[in-house]
Amino acid sequence: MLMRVLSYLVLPAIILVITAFAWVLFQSAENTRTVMVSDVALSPWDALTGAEITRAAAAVKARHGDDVIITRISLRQPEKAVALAWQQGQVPAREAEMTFRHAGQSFVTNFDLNANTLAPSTIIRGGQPMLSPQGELFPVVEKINANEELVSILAARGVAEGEGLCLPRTIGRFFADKVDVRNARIVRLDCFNIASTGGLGILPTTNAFARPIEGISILYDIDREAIVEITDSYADGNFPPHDVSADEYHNGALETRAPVKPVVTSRPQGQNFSIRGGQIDWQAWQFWLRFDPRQGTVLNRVGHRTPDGLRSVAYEIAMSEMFVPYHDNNAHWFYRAYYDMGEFGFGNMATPLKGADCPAHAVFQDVTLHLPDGAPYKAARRVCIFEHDPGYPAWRHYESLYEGVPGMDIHQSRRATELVVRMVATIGNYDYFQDYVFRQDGQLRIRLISTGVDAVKAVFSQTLADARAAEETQTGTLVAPNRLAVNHDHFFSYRIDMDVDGRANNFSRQKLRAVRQPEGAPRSGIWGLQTERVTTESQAQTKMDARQPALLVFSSADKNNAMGYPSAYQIMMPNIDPLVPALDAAFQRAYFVRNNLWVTRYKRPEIFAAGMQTNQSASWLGLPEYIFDNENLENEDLVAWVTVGFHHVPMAEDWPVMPSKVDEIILKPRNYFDRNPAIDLPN
Ligand SMILES: [Cu+2]
Repeated sequence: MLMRVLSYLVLPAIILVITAFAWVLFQSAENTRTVMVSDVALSPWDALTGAEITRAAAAVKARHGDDVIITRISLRQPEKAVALAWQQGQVPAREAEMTFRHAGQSFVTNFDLNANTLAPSTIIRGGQPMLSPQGELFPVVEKINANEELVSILAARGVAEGEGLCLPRTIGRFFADKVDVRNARIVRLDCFNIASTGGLGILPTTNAFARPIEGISILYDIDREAIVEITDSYADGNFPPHDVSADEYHNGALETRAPVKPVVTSRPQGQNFSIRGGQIDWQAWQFWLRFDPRQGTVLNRVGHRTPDGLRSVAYEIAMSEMFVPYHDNNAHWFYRAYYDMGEFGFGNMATPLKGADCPAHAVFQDVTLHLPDGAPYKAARRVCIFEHDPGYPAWRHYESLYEGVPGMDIHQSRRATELVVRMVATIGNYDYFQDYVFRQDGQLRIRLISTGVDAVKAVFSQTLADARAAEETQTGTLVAPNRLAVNHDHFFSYRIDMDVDGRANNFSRQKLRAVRQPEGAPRSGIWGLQTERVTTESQAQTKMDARQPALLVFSSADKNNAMGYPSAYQIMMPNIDPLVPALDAAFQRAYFVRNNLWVTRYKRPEIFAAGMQTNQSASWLGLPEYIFDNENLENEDLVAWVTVGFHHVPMAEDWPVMPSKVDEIILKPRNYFDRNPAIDLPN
């Protein structure tokens, strides 16, 4: 009996891993606080419903047959003017945009959900739509890992069947001499030792990325279901070890410190926000929230409620691309430069929020995604919404002048509360939080938190004392014996459609510069503001320089505050420079990283910083195209494109899981209000 149970349990580890992927995707809701958003009349800004996805997919299949692989079905927003004209109670414009694979080619089309009409299917050129997890990625994993040739190569490395796991990576436009990078769907896979480290030896290691089987790469054609090439750089048998410590970190795997006494946040009297369909109101803020398979959480119509109606700040805020290039010319590493959002889908890769991901009192939302045949499915707990106390007051003053004067109320401080809208996407080894943080002082912060497992390359060196260490550590850091975490970048691009008190806005750089003082003035060193009104898209390209600071200001063309200043919001972000030449083969496909900020005139199709399709994409797409016509930006509908991120020089502390690293973009009111908007917080 025991033997039968065990033999049933000892499935090949690979099947367990694939099952785990599927399990994550198909989990159902389990929390009573989970809120569904489908029972309220739709607006132009709500995510597609399951019924809408089904209808749109049916139209594509009726035209092309059931064997299409629908890689993405997203809400296609109406023209902004149409959407803004919509009033509660009216039928909103609703369209689905679909990308799909059919007969070896990539197509895009739109389905009008009100008119029931399908636009012509257009062949996609210059790039390819993102990969379908269930339609392309998982089948590749399944097929490759069962491939006899690969199993024998892994066996030669001492990896038993079921104890290796090879995972697909995108290739950009590399390998053009071996495959048709324009039209074929190509991935390159490399492998990990996932042999069990647990007592019973049943389950694979939890730390799947910890033990790379270095020097084996498989170039694979998804459509043809065929291996193009297997590269084994250590066929001589002298390879860097993979049978090393898995450095497990899961519950029970390592000795933990004494637990800290609970420090908890609670909301004993309920929440201060309301959710009505996609519309969320909190304090003075109002916005619409939707979930997209490519972009994840998207905000629309963000503004402040006033007695005279909504004062707008931004029409739309969403991630527009991610770019994570590694800096190593090794034959198995040079091509690794991922568009995590455009190739894999930040929404598709969202994972359920549990445990410490969000406070226990958060409201969790399920989202609707779809399978490659267009069938919608419910993905549980992909969004959480909560309030918290940031731990410092919104403002404070202690009037020391009157200390000790009887009857005077000299100490004023006001507790701050923030509203956070959160999702987490796990893209392979990395986990990315995307937070939208709303504050009572009028600030809106876009916060990226990077954590997860560093990508490591197996090397011969255990420590820097080893003979080969100097050479092997040129492109990274030894974070564990025989594991080199390779240098790389994380670039995040956000598209922020600014509508500061209306659509007509202006962009200016308010430069802080030393102002020449008259002869004999008591101070020669006075700085002041020189305002540069930016008039064209070309001029708006902004590179930050610590020695030449400037406020990056988006102001209303129509509205001034009480003192006569144009109502404005400022965008603040940390600086990052790509460092490498623009002509680098990976970076020329991600030209958006050349500037910290771009500003364009609103155009409906211009959504993605590196172009509509980033998988196997051509060079110079996206923002370079959008500014090619160099349009006038004065008193126009402006869109800001902000890139943040960091050069990741890994360190021992990143292992085995990297501490949460925060990057923020801040939208800050600048003379938008007449006073501190949080001044009326009650004591
Ligand atoms: Cu990193």
